[in-house]
Amino acid sequence: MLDVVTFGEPLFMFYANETGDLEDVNSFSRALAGAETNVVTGVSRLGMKAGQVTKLGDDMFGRFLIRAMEAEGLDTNGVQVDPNERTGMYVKAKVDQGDPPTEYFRKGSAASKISPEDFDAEYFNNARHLHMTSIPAALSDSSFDFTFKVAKEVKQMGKSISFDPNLRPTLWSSQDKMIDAVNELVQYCDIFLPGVSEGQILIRKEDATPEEIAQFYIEKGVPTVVVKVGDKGAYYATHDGQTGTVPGYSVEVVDTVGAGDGFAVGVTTGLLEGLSLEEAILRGNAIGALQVNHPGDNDGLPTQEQLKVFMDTHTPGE
Ligand code: KDG
Repeated sequence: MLDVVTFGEPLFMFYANETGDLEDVNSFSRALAGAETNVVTGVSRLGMKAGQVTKLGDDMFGRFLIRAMEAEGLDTNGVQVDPNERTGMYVKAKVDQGDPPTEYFRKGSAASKISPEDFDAEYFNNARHLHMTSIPAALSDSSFDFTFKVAKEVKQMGKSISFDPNLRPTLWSSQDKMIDAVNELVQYCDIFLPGVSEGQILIRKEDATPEEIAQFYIEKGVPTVVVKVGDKGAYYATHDGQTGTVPGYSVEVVDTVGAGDGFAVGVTTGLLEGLSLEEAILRGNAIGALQVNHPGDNDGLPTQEQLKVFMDTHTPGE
């Protein structure tokens, strides 16, 4: 049995080895990327079993991704290779600090062709937990339908579901469609993990506080909401009235990409291991911090030993 399963698009990534506009960069490295893939990669590094349902093309990008996923110990039985389609990829700039510019080459990709007919109940039933994002819902109409099918069916199976909205406005035809999709998908999850700026977009209140965002989703019936507030940590609220803030870790930020995925790794593995919500969030904060300290999208996601060393030697909230 798998501990965590996800679905979505693994992306082949070229990331710049030098700063500057992407069109001026001469040297790139390649890596495995994709928000959902990052999460299951992190879960696997911590020693749990994880897999991903997706479609890849039979091209150099797809072959690289399958190899990289296998090297990470991921279960790839849910990966279909379609010789008639191309694998999605993206290019990421190098920045001195903060959010790097990116360009996607994923429109019409193999992963975007997934549809409800591809739903394999047995694969999802063979996992303890589903982690999802709203990115697959943005990739195409058929992938949108697949996303809702998975969420609904897995909920009916009685599995736990974590949901990181991972908003990608450029992939949607309109902001309203994106917001409506996320606010409908939340009904299926047990734990919702928006960033504070995502929450402000999603509840259509640009100065909303983490408390207001959490309250909005608790009132919608979401059992647990955790709002990420960068290196300040995360605020949580539960349907039975528990609330609190778990402090974050301050580290040097090399590249912010993958922080939220690292956070999801910590929270989901923590809860699956039986940690308290606060302990799981603290682990999420630690893994998010480790990830922003690295240039790739998942190269900072730790093994158990690396996580222990970090948490033993760093104090949150300082
Ligand atoms: O969360 C990290 C992702 O942003 C990155 O790996 C690429 O999946 C990706 C996306 O859609 O941006």
